[in-house]
Amino acid sequence: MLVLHDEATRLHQTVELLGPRFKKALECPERIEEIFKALQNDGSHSVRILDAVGGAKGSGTDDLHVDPSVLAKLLSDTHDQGYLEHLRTTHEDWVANGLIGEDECVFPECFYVHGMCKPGGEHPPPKDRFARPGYYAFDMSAGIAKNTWVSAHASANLAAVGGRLIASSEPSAAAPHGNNVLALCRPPGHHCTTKLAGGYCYINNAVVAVESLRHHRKEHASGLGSPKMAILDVDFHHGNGTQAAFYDDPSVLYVSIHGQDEYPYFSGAEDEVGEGRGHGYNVNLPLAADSPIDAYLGKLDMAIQKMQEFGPSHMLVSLGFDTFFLDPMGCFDLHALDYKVIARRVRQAEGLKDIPSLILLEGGYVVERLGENMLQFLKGWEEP
Ligand code: SP5
Ligand code: ZN
Repeated sequence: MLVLHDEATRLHQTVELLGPRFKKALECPERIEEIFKALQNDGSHSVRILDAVGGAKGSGTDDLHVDPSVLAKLLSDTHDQGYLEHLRTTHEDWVANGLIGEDECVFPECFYVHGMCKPGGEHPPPKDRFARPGYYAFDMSAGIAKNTWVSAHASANLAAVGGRLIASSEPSAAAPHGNNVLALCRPPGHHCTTKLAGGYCYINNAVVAVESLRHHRKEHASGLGSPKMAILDVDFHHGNGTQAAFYDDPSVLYVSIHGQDEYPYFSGAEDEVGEGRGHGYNVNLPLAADSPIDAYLGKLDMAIQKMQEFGPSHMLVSLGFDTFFLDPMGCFDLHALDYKVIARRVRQAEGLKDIPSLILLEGGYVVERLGENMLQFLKGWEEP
């Protein structure tokens, strides 16, 4: 397993509205520090430290690098340009105008909710400084802090490099590392849409990875045909942003196992099956609260079957550990060893065995158990 890490992912630090007050966000820098530490101590994975601007640190090679202009293009293929500008400039703008201190966060004042504008209409981005955060977010868990852009950009870069690496590897090929890549993304990505941040997510790393795979497949390996990507989202929460990005796209299968009727509340039902040419290529498998591993594996087998029917050339896992029994954000009853079972079952399924895979970190908030959970997952994934 090649593990991609960037120290800039630790810089972003924010607060969130939990119940009646703002608290230090559960999505915190220590999450990455714990996983990184566990991987280093374990020693059985090759950990490469990147930096979003300079490429791979201390390496003369450029295979762990995506050109800044290409990355910019991948981001604008994934998100609205005004939204990206907002993420990049708003904190600085609010500080410069004396609205917040350097260490405070930008939060929405008024959300842009459907039906507020004329029916079927769409309001253009507002000029008012206080209106913009609510135009570009859907909840109060995506405040913009001093380093939010730096970290989100670095996180997206890891996903883009991951997409590039799996683009150049072939099923079964003895690629030195291209067949199994893990990107330690932070902040996570699966909740944000083209122009809405939310649920700790600012840039949709899974969408960036797919765009990167497509781009590099075209650029450098045109003989290989266009990729068919299966996305398996096992974060406790439904990945509404990733679903939305590929809802009408038959070349990307999105499959999610998530808590039924849980956050983000308004997506993730079984009858969301895709539309147009993408009909049948979106599979939601909601699972009841308190479910233990047996019930989980029932859903997982359905997910595996759907992916096998699809016949992917590549596979992406949106990996969240908020399914852990102690997680404050989730309510499944999964334990460390269960992650090994889950990973092994997916990776050993016929048709999913040898295809190039990219694993992206999403949620998981029991900081001191993240390292152990990740190691178990990787053990199962790489079991011969
Ligand atoms: C990436 C990711 O895991 N984002 C999740 C953000 C979830 N925020 C939810 C806030 C509402 C929590 N309500 C408490 C219910 C506990 N069962
Ligand atoms: Zn989650």
